[in-house]
Amino acid sequence: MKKVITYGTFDLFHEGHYNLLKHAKELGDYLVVGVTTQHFDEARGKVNVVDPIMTRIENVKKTGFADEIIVEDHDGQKIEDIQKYDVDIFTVGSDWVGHFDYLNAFCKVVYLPRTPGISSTMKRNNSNELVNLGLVGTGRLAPRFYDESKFVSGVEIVAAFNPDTTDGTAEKFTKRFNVPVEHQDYDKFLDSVHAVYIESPNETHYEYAKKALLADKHVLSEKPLTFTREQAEELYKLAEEKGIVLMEGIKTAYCPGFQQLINVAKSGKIGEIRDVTAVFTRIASKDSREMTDEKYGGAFLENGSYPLLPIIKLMGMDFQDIRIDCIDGPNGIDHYTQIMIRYKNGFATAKAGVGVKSEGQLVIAGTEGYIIAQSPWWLTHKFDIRYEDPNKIEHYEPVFQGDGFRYEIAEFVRKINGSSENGYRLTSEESIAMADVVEKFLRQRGRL
Ligand code: C2G
Repeated sequence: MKKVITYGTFDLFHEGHYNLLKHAKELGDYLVVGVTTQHFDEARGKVNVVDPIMTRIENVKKTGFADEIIVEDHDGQKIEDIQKYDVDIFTVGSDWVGHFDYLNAFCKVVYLPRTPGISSTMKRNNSNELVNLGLVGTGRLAPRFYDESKFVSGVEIVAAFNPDTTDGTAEKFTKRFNVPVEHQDYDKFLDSVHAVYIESPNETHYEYAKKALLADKHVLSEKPLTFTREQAEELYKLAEEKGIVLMEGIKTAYCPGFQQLINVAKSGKIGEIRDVTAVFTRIASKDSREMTDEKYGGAFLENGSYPLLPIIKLMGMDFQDIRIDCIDGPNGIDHYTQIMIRYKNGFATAKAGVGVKSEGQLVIAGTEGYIIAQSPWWLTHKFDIRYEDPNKIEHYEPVFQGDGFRYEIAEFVRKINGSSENGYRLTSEESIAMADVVEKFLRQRGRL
């Protein structure tokens, strides 16, 4: 008798799960299905699981394909189970290709084709339905976004759009993820999704976002959402009128550690906040868009949102004075940009670089002490509070998994499902304030 084993969360049970179990069963005579516990999902960084384990087990059972259902609750259990149940084949969907090759030492490993484009109901009728997401752009961020989306329950990437057929990214994306890419008709692409993630070039975010909102699709857009305050206000107003979600994808804002850092800073532990200094630099390759696009490349548009975020969240939007200085590369693109903001009771500095490398840190100075978060503070793996007494240091190490995208995607899904309506992680007012600084920068540089 040939024994097969497979594992999964099987949350919001759908046709992809059904097909996987059906094909798994067809690989042998006896199928063991491991259903993950909530605790194990938390440990492996899967977020937003909705159904309780009993419901998920029940749904697997109902398919009739499982001869035995077990519970997966810890790392390393797969090897144990394979030996314990004398398993011949381990199988899982093709989204995990390569990931479980180590099990070849114990049994045969088969990656079954993942079911693409799950779209049982195109109109979402209740909050527990799968969100079908489309990617606008198939560039550098798209594969990372796809990989991280696997760790967010309740969302499936079903389509992508990229009018550029020459850069080869669309082809690669389809080949790797089996997701179709539409090249011409944006409206047709919009028809196939509930929501979009926009990661196209900076100057196209506004238009793509607006069209999607007008078509009643929820929007998560890469930063900068728009180039002017007016455009940002227009988009948020449109989303509000239509009762749909618009979110700016400043990843840091959604990381759990950053939330904690902001809350600790606001709790009074360091007294009154008087200064925020944040630096984010990443040397970009010479032929990258940020180093070659004379109109919309450069340090500020690429990386400025990160250091501006803690400033706006902690010091507010009521600037008394703002000064922007740049050091330019030979083609006039800003390689290093400093933004200095004067508030009534404090000041703040943000620095962003694509052609200068510096220590990436965030320091929040208060009347009683200060918070320091080292690079990569924008993912906020850890931070310290320090005081006048050098022996007194409070250390924080919040949870963080993956590359941070999953928390942004999870918040987007929660908002779509109506369970995070006030959006305190990044409010529309904060996002509009960011657009305001972007506009000031572009006007000063004569690019608007
Ligand atoms: N699946 C699929 N097609 C989809 C979605 C999911 O074939 N459109 C497959 C997955 O590849 C997996 C199974 O269905 O084999 C269960 O998916 P999830 O519930 O998302 O579980 P997952 O996080 O993939 O867990 O230890 C757990 C395993 O690592 C897999």
